[in-house]
This record gives sequence, structure tokens and C-alpha cells, in this order.
Amino acid sequence: MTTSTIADPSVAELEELARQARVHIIKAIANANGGHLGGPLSATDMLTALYFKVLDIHPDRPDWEDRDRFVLSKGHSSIALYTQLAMRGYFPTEELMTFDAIDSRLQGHPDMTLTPGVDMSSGSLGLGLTGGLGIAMGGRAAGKDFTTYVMLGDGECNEGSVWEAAHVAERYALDNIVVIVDHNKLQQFGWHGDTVAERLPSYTGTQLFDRWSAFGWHTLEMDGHDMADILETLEAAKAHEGGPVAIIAHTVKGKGVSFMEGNYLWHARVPNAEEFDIAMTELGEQVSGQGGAA
Ligand SMILES: Cc1ncc(C[n+]2csc(CCOP(=O)(O)OP(=O)(O)O)c2C)c(N)n1
Repeated sequence: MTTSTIADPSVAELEELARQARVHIIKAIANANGGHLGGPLSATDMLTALYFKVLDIHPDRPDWEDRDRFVLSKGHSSIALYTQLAMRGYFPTEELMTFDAIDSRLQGHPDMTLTPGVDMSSGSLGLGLTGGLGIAMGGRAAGKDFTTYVMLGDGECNEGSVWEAAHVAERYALDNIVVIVDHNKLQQFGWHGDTVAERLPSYTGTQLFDRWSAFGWHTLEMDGHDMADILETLEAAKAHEGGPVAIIAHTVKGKGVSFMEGNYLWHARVPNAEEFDIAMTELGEQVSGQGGAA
């Protein structure tokens, strides 16, 4: 399947694209010998749905004024965004192997002045929604009809600036902005406890859902790894009128590789050669022993 040429992919085709994206991500991180893995892997199914089905974009015209916008507020997951942009045709997929190199356009955190298709620079957690809010308000003031999507981490929702922006979006009844919270229940480190299982998630139960609702956002939930659910929920979010929409996406950090799933140690760890081969095998790829340092 040539990735950038699929007109209207089915759920099965999107699932295959997400699988390919995970392979690119792990290869790029192993090659760079650095970067984040857990967060990119939890976000990948949703990003695939956005970039291959939902967003109204033209890769050959990255600056088209009427395009839908996407802000990756959890900017440390940049490799997941670059992978979608490459697969969608903004630049060659081979360029992913330059990730994090000194002269690369693909830096550890997204830079809108460097990379075609990146709508906002990010990386300092808590700031993406303020930027997305500005883009959405500017779009409304200019009479534009595009939608701005902002992806946040659940740990990122600890930042006070997220809630200041959430308040403003509700105050102005902005209905051209959609937040997706990648609720993978883990952030950089666990909490107190001797084992991974004892370390509590960022937010539990309905805490995040209740918080966004309390801020006046129309709040939805979805399984962030179920492609059909993702598409249905994103469609409902776009159709909502009269105020902003937040989607709490239940996800698994490190999704797709058994030993990375649900383990915060894979937030930013590089697979060694053996781990790399196991990961590729689990993702249905030929192994090549390309892993980085342990
Ligand atoms: C303001 C700020 N503080 C700290 C960091 C370092 N940092 C990078 S990722 C991360 C954890 C983020 O967790 P979460 O938002 O849940 O993201 P995910 O689990 O999806 O990777 C932290 C603390 C940062 N990038 N910005």
C-alpha cells in the first residue's frame, strides 16, 4: 500500500497504516539512540485516524489557509507526528531516520519553522492548548471554517495553563476546537511504590472526564486504540455546536509492543538489539538487529 495515495481508507487500512507507523517510530528512535517511545505509541492510532481520514489537509500545500490544524501539545511525542507527516507525503519517510540529528528538520520537539506540516512548535508541556485556542479564535475572527485539534497528555493536564485555556475556550463558546487527551495513565515516572503495579496513574477513574466537564466542555470518551470508535467519536466532536469538545481517549502507554505496554520505564528508553528484534517481530516485520544502546 502506498501510504500517501490512499483516498478514503477503511478501518482495516487505517489499522495497517498505524502498524506501519509504529514500525517507523521504533526504527527512528533506535537509529537516533534517543527520544520517547511510550507516548508516541499510545497516540499512534488516533494520529493515523486524524492524518489519513479526519483532517482536511493538502500535504503539497502545507500552508493552505483553510486547512484543519493539529497541535501536538505533548511535543515529546514528536516522532509520532513526524511519522504521520512523512507517511502522508509531506516529506520522504527516509527522512525519519534523521530524527534528532543536529541538522535535521525533525528535532526532538516539533518546530513549526523547520518542518512542513507542523502547525505549532511545542515541547514545554501545558502550552499547546493556549496556542490552539489562539489559532481557533483567529480562525473564527477571520470567518474560516477549519477545526483545530489539540492533543494533550494526561500528565500534561497537571499544568495550570491547560485549565486557564480551557476556561477561555468555554467563555468564548469556541466550537471549532477539539481537545484529545491521550489518557495512557502514565507520565515520565511512576509515583511512590516499589513495583510498577504499585505506581498510581496520573488520573484515575472519571477524574479527567469530570474535570473537563466541570470546565464547561462537551466531554466524550473513546478507546484510543479502537479505530472505529476513534472515527465515530471524532465525527461526533466535529459535529458538536455551541462550545468546545474534549475527548478523553483511553490508551495504553507503549501500545503495540508487549514489554513496553503500561510500563513507564519505556517513556523514553531506547530498545537494545534484542528488544528491537522482539518489537519488530511483534509488529509483523522482518528483524534486523538495529537496536540502539541498552
Ligand atoms: C513544562 C514541562 N515540564 C516537564 C517536561 C518534561 N516531560 C516531558 S514528557 C513528561 C511526562 C508527560 O506525561 P504525559 O503528559 O502523560 O505524556 P505521555 O504519557 O503521553 O508521554 C515530562 C514531565 C516538559 N516537557 N515540559
